[in-house]
Amino acid sequence: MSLFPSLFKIIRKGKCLFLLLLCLCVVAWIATFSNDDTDKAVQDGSNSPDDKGVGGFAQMELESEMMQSVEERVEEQAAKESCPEQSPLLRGAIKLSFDPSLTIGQVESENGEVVEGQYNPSDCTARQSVAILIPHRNREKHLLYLLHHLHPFLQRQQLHYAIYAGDATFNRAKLLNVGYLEALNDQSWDCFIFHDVDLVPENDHNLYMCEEQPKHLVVGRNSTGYKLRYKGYFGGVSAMTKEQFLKVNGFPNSYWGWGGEDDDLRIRVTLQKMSIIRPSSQVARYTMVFHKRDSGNQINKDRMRLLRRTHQAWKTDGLNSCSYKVLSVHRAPLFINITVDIGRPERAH
Ligand code: UD2
Ligand code: MN
Repeated sequence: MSLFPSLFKIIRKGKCLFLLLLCLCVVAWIATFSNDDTDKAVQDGSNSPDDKGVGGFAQMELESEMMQSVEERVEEQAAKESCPEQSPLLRGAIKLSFDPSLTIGQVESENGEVVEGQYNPSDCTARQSVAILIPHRNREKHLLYLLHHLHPFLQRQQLHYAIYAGDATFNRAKLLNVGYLEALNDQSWDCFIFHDVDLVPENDHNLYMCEEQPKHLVVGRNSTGYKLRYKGYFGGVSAMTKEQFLKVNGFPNSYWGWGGEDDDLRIRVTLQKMSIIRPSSQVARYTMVFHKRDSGNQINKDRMRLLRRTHQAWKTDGLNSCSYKVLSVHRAPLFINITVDIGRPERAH
């Protein structure tokens, strides 16, 4: 099943093999910004934390609509009380299902209260505004399963989220940097969840919220006997506030292919004298949808060398040097999909 069949056809047929496309699908749950559902092509360029504008008329229009919606939201929310510290809707361990015949139409109809990826609890003001960033490329089925479970999961927690995709050599870390910058172009999120597309949370007490320290949400998963893979492991799903992520200059942009980027982020966090916290192993459990290694995501043989230079490289390789070009923005019912060109590795792998 393909969410964007024509796009993938074009990619497959096209000759620009090293054009890495990223589809940013931002499913946000609190702010409701009104926007038409047409694709918006925006131009540019390089982005940094201080310069998030991507220029062009379409982008300016998007920003002014955002401003308006933020004001409306502040007025609306002023009348509501803050949601309770622990949501009364939590159910604990959830029975997950992965029905091969599931369709996006079904998931949409089960989530009628989500509008253009946005959901806002009607009876209280959410405690955090959280954007969940999920890089994905050629994993439509995984994305569908995740949307199916994550929407109701986050509604029970009264929160937010966001999603991404591409082609040619994969670069998870850079896609997550792009997700952070693009989500902040929409609104000022408090918290970011960096989320593999194939990991489905099993317990809704695993809160998709940020804390005083960076948080790692995957203590265990089915395929590793629910045990932490190794001390210092920071892959899969992690949560950082806007400030924490900015402080470490985000992820590195230079890790192409599989592996190393999660360890690099851990080193960045440690260098800033922050520590990684985790929920209990009973709660931080995930099911990983089965998959083999994707083509175009071969092991990054350079990762050990890159990890040795992180203590210096973090200052110049990260959010402040993340250049990319937004190709389109599509607001689907359950997520916002932004396709971007993130370039290609400097050296061929
Ligand atoms: C592990 C980590 C992951 C990351 C990766 C190394 C866990 C649970 N996850 O994942 O966070 O550190 O190692 O890079 O330990 N993706 C696509 N299309 C592709 C390739 C990757 O969408 O063609 C995305 C997708 O979100 C996927 C993620 O990248 O979940 C990680 O890739 P993987 O699932 O192939 O790697 P895995 O399971 O070893
Ligand atoms: Mn995986």
